[in-house]
Amino acid sequence: MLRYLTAGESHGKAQTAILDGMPAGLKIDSKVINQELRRRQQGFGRGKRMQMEKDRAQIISGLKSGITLGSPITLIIQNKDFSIEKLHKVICPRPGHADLAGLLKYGFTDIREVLERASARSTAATVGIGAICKIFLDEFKIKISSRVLSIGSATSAQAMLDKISAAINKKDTVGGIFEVVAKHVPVGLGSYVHPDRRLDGRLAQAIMSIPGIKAVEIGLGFGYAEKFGSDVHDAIYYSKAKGYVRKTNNAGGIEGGISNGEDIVIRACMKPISTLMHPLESVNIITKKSSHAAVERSDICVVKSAGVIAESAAAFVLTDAFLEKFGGDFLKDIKISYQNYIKRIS
Ligand code: EPS
Repeated sequence: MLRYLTAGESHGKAQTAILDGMPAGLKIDSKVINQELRRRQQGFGRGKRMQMEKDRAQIISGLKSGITLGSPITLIIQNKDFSIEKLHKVICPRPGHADLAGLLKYGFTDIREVLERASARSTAATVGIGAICKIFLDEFKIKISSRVLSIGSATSAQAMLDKISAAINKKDTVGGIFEVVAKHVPVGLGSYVHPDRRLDGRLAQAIMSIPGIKAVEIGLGFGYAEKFGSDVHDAIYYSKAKGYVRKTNNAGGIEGGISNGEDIVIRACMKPISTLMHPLESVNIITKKSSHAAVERSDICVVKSAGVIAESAAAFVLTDAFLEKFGGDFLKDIKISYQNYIKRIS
């Protein structure tokens, strides 16, 4: 139903995205998009680039007087640091980055040709798309938020800040775990009928595709492995006032690939950024001699930003699944279809 493409190099002219399939009749407040772009840029541990860039979205198609037309929406975020033609060659691949595999795959002789697109700078476009999806979901009171659960081994706010300070002081990097929660998602998004329609699979794919993410779990996730079935499945109760209810949500809001009406809870692990100021051993791709990996301007910790990006990834998947269920080219039609469904199941 919904699809999007992004384009843009980290130090190219701009980040661009085209979103196709958003229904007509939705009011888009560009302030909401810009707020989300701002949230992506924040967090203790971001690098110097974030002080240079003031990401703002310019929408050049798909809207008239701020209302969606049902035609593709094109969004542009200008890069203030537009310097791609002047940047130096990179010849020592960074372990953990796309550098070496990308170089071999595409036949380049300069790692810069890889890193310009592999950079997480492209996630600005993802967040722009996610912001439009959040505006759509808000029409149905669906809200998505995120929070950082840990940085390195630290789990309290002060300890997490201290861990980032320690990484800054020793010129290292640090990762962590964040959680995304979607509230007020109706029962029935996604399906068990085919693997590519399962909502959990679609969410995991979208979040796993964010640069630096190495693991995704839904609900109790890996915790299921340690327990008996009788300890983990969310018993079902019924009350006249509330209908079917659960007292626990280990399933993280998804059973059989379908949303079950509980909060959707997703956690993901982000690895430490792979550009290190004290670089690891690597190989010079010209001389093939041992050398240290390239040092590029980068961030120290981006777990908070990754949470914001994952909110966007989840917003896109949930909007897509919502449009599949309730269909339509026009927001008012979708609202009628949604209300009829809610009436039937209640
Ligand atoms: C990023 C912009 C980049 C990096 C970071 C994310 O800016 P630059 O490379 O010009 O300093 O700060 O990129 C990476 C983490 C990466 O892996 O390349 C951004 O806008 O988020």
